[in-house]
Amino acid sequence: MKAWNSVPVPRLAGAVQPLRVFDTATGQLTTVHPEDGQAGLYVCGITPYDATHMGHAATYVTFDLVNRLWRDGGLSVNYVQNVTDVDEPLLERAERDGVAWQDLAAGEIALFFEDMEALRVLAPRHYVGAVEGIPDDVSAVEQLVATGAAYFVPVPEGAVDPAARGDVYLDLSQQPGFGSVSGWTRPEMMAVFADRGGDPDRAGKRDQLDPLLWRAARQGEPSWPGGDLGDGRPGWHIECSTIALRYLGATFQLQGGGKDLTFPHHEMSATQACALTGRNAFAQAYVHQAMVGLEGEKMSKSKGNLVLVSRLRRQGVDPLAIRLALLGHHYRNEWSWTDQDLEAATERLAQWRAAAQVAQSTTPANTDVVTQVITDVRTRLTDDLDSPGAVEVVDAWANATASDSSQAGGSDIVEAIDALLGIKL
Ligand code: 5CA
Ligand code: ZN
Repeated sequence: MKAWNSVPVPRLAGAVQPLRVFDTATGQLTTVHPEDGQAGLYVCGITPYDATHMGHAATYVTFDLVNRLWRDGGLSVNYVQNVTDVDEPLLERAERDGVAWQDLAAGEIALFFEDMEALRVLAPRHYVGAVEGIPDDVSAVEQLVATGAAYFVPVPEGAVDPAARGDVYLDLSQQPGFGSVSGWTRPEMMAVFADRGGDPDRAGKRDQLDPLLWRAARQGEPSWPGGDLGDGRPGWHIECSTIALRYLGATFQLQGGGKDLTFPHHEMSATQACALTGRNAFAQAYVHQAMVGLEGEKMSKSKGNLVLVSRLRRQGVDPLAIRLALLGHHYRNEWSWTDQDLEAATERLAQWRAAAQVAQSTTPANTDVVTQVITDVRTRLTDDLDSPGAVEVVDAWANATASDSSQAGGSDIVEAIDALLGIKL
């Protein structure tokens, strides 16, 4: 599928500063700067049944910083993002609203693209739909069945395709690496599994946590040819295992998403990928954006407590004020969206723009200012994506420029704010 359009990114002078981020799997800060110059980034994309809210926006802006910092560091970034364009929540919403699930998905994907472009999030190199990935899922699940790593569970109501031998599950007892992404205990896993798309009580599973790989076709549900498996459709996690394997290979630098994906999604997609490759690791680091809420509750499509990027845009809010409001929070801290935050960001954007005007209309009197501001922004961002710290550096520059135009530093600083923070002044 074609992704949205990217804006150009100015190239900056100056020394490379390798990125350090917090890896959920090891619980430690880790440097992610591949020596061979090729960086692989997989970020879990949307399930397109409702519009982009501030939680999604925070996630994609966070990983946009990773993309921008790697590029700034001279790396070639292979950024892959999926879109879950067939799955339970999408089918349920389409049914509820009496629309075709394909139309619902297409409409929401188009709106998501508009939102991403407005927020100046750089597009992935590969944007891949779950539906596009089905042939790879089928081969993967066939392989897991053939090696005995996966097993069939008969469908009680009977599958539509008489050739189907049932739903297919991964046998977690054969996967020693299971648990290494989240580091969670079994009770912690059990506590959320059912709420996050799992089916612990499905009769016939060997272990309550075994993930669904292939769902045999049921009456009234969309299905695709499944080879030896019979007609059906893939489970959720296998989509991200096979898309990452195809476009990034058996291992890559970083898998990202919201914190709600730590378990089961990232745990299961990694376990499944390792079952396929025989390796003991998938991504080298797992990075998670903390949940963004509204009035203290997690913002979620299922709860309906949403602040939508598209709605604010329609109300005339500058998308870069939204981006700046998001950058004002560190990705590892939970926070709740407020109108005051947006007002403050709008004011900040105006101050930065005023400083940019001065900078662009004067020749830098003092080039040390330029080097210092750019180095400081890079230092903050490469230190575990400290975007609030980077915003403070730019605030200090804007304040200094307001009282003394010799501190403006010329257009290089304005370009650095664009390249590193994605804020075009
Ligand atoms: N399609 C799957 C991933 S394969 C999915 O989780 N889709 S989603 O539409 O529910 O979420 C899209 C991305 O936004 C995911 O990375 C998810 O973790 C993140 N996300 C969802 N809600 C929030 C929130 N309230 N705060 C921060 N990130 C969120
Ligand atoms: Zn995913």
